[in-house]
Amino acid sequence: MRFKQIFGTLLLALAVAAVMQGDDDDHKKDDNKNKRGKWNTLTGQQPLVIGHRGASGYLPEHTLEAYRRAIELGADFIEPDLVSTKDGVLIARHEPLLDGTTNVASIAKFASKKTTKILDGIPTLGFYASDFTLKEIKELRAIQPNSARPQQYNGLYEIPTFEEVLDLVEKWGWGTRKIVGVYPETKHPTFHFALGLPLEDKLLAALEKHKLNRSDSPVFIQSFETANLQYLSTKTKVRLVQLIDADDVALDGSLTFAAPYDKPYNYAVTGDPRGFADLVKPAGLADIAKYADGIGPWKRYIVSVRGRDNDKNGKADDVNGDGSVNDADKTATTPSALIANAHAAGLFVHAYTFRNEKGTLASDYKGDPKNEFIQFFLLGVDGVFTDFTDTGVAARTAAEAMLP
Ligand SMILES: [Ca+2]
Repeated sequence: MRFKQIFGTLLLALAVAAVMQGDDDDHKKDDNKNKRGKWNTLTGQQPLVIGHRGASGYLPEHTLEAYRRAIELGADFIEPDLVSTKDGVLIARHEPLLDGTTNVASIAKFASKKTTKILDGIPTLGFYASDFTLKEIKELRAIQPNSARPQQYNGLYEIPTFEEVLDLVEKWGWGTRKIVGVYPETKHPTFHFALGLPLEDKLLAALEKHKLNRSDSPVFIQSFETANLQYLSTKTKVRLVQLIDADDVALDGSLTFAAPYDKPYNYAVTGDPRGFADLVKPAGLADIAKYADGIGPWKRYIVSVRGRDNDKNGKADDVNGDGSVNDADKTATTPSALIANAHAAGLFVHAYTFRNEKGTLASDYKGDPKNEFIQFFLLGVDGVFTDFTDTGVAARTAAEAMLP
């Protein structure tokens, strides 16, 4: 059953690749004949495995230790998310808030820093990195935010600056096994701009310092907002990636778009009626191609999950009877045309986020996370963000063996 599904997927991906090659002009076709690899990616080269927040499935996310583990496990890129300190230093955190991933709440002298700010339109209470100097940030220690993941490393590791991440990549990646790239994300650009702490020029200055501010450097810059990427496209030749979010999936597998996950936040500020759902349409992809090199969509834009509703209450059932309703109770839907449409617009596709926990895997994958990776690799995805680099690398090897 699974083999048939994967085989069908492979045929579809091959058909897509054939159509795309047919679209090339003669000159390009000759060029591709020599250079094109056998994968169904934009270039035909093998897809990238991106260590999402480092090896965050194993160690507290966004620490030097987690990034180094991802490099050791074979990541092609490590992915630091960037927010700003009060004194304007870029540090690696997924949120401007420190509550979920550090021990900040347990340090008495910082208690008065707890405050409410408007974050992408939503009043949000917590400890903001932008109220801490770098010196104060360095007094914090990282913790594992996911209770299903190892907790024994809590309290051991510092919060790294972007500069320290670049130093690590230089030291551990470039001189040793292979070139390891960095995939920084500017988090909440509008929020940081309003605080007087914009991220973009500091990011470019750091890349410049490490001789990485060039079109062929092992760097991708990503963002969920559009205006800052458009700004960056006028300032750098480093490859840019438009992230594309959604809120959730409905019972039938269609995506849902509750704010603030409905649109790039700069659209909300300027009153632009478009949303993420518009960005993935051919016209939206053509717009993105004017300033970016690729898209980073939530994987559910490519393969979604459909629930079962035997009791007709409008909600997905706990099909496997384990007491919770999650993706393991759902089945994968027919792949969308997004990869083909993005490739047709000249954009690569790096999908997020691939995880090993059984509750994140549609029942089609039989509890083996490699099967999900393999499906996406055969569909032609150009890269995957994963918390489990080693699983992604192993699945890529398995997928390669399935290519003709
Ligand atoms: Ca269940």
